Amino acid sequence: MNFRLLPSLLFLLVAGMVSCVHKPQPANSSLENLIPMPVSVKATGGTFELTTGTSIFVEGQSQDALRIGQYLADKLKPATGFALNVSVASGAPKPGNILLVIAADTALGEEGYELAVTKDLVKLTANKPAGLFRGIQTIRQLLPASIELTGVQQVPWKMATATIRDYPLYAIRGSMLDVARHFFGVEDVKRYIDLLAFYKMNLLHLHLSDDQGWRIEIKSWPNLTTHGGSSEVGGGKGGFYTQEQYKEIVQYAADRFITIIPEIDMPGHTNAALASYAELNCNDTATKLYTGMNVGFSTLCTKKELTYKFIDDVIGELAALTPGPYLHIGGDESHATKKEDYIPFVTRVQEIVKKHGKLAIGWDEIALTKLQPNTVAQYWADSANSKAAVNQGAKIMMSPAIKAYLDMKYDSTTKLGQHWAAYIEVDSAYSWNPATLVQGIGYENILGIEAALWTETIATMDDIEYMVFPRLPGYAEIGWSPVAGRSWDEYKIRLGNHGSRMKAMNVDFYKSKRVPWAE
Ligand code: TNX
Repeated sequence: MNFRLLPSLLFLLVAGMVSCVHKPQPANSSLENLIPMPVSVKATGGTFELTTGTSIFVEGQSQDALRIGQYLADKLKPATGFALNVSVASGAPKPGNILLVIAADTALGEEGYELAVTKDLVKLTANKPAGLFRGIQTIRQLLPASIELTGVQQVPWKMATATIRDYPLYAIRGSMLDVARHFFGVEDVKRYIDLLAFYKMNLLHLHLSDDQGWRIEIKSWPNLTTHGGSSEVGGGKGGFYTQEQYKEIVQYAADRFITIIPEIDMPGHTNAALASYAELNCNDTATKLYTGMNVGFSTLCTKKELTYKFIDDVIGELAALTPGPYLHIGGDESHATKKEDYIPFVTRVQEIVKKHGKLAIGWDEIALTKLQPNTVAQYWADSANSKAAVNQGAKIMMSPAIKAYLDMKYDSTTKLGQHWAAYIEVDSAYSWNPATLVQGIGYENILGIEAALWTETIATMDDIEYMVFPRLPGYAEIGWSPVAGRSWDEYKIRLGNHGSRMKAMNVDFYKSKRVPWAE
């Protein structure tokens, strides 16, 4: 034994004992497993128990708060079996209850909330209804994972006591679902919306038209759906949303404080329209429906006046169905459109969007044109385009294909998906910062982040879930949580403990070997 080492050995021994004493709570304690990680969590060491005697009270007469309280009651009912009463509070609530309050706290912004859980009361306060709704997702995550099961569970419904203050880093956090390459019905879209809501996301971008199908009823151009909606990749029967169904989706999303951005992709990615109306083609001949996976071969006839009448009608009907500020005009991969035609086309389409009272958003190629003030460019692959957009004063939606394309395979063994941009394992999907990814695009230039699911190879809801989970919770965290202290090594523990929640929600997720899944 080298005695000169003795002091250091003793030090190590003592340090080890001290660190044992200070060991953090067991890793599966729910306070430590919130996704996205809140801005601040102060644990107070006790527990609150939800029982059959719990009621949900709302301070004041806010109809929004009552509706959100009912949403919470409905979420808690299947697994607890409790029919929690929701009503306006009269006086201070008795122990054991949940209280929802809308009160001015401007630091919390549109979507922030403060959640104070004591052994007697769960008090959720927000500046705005959206904040209450986001805070309710935190309440769900503080309860045992079995709260997400659909049958009654005999478990104590305990929550750790704490004070949480929380608000998002970026104004927009969301996902795109391509319902054009494969069509997904209203029920699938609603489930997708519910999953986004659980992670405090606030945007669903629906890619409603492409070469393989047109998915939204346009009353002034009915053949778009009767013919153009009848195909999809692989030759399936396709489908489309009637305007009534689409309104139902928009309302379902709005009830969850999620904005729908509808996309009509143009001038390329338009074969379904070109197959539906001969007159939209420069040679007045309708194309055939397309069920393959190629991109970049179709274009609207940019020189025909009728094309702009068509766009005006489509945008007009879509704007009337869209309460949100943005309409997405696509603009990507227009390889069949000459550059000298593309530029005036996109310029004019932006005018049409403006005329109908909306703001345009388009894939990063639109930065080749003169952008209207408030037009947003969506970065997917080309940093030069995106910087050109920033130089014009535009904001950027961050959807880098190499990090945030949900159709990219996890690794070479993934059966679904593509890999032209990258293999995106769960750690890679999480380990990037939108504000430093592209030189010249900083936090102040970024409107938000959006993870895109293209569906050439994705045909069922199970396929969707497998590609989206468990990457989506990571994007939700990148969009919501503070950057300081963020690390994959810390996050992967939370994600691993979160597996039981996805399982309880019946989400068919990819069990990445890089995540330490808890039993
Ligand atoms: C590129 S990203 C596309 C889509 C494809 C996707 C497949 C973008 C704006 N366009 O048309 O579906 O790749 O990964």
